[in-house]
Amino acid sequence: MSTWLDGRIEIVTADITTLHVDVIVNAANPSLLGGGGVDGAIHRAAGPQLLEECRTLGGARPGEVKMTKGYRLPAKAVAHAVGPIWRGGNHGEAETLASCYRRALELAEAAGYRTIAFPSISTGAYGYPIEQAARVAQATVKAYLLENDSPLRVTFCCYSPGDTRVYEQVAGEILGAS
Ligand code: AR6
Repeated sequence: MSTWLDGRIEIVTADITTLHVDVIVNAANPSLLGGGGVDGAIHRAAGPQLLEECRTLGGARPGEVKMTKGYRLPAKAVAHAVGPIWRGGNHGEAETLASCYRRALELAEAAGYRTIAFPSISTGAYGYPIEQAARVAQATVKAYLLENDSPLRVTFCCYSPGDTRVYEQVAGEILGAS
């Protein structure tokens, strides 16, 4: 575990479904009705009521985020973000990915939450290269926290030690100088 930006950002290796934070972010697909990867893990851990609520949401477009309750999760809420599918990098992927992070932070703060954890959105089934995704994630979160003088505390939850190493290396460039 490492902390950055005066302790407002931390990087951990963990299963996001175990984290005791106010909000965990899901890397969902436009149906918002579940899938594999972290999406499947969140639905399993939250229980069937999560899917029931998700059925009422009407899906979401890439870059959009919709919130639900956390049900059986230790987290109070889930922010379902639809990341971009990687198509080489020239199809607005970075903007769409940044929107996922920004919207999740905006919704969490507007709902009065104080702690939020993100998985590495789009870097599994959706194929976004991890280092590039980590740069977008960290730059977007840093800008949000500083520009909005936000009280949120943010966890980047990596699922493997290798991903954590990439996040730490990128943090040295993007978060270290702050
Ligand atoms: N905790 C934290 N991170 C996890 C966990 C977990 N329990 N499980 C996987 N990861 P992915 P995507 C990491 O594929 O690329 C789904 O089917 C994983 O190692 O879950 O945005 C959706 O329904 C990777 O670093 O999401 C969509 O159809 C990261 O989470 C599609 O996959 C994201 O991998 C979305 O693809």
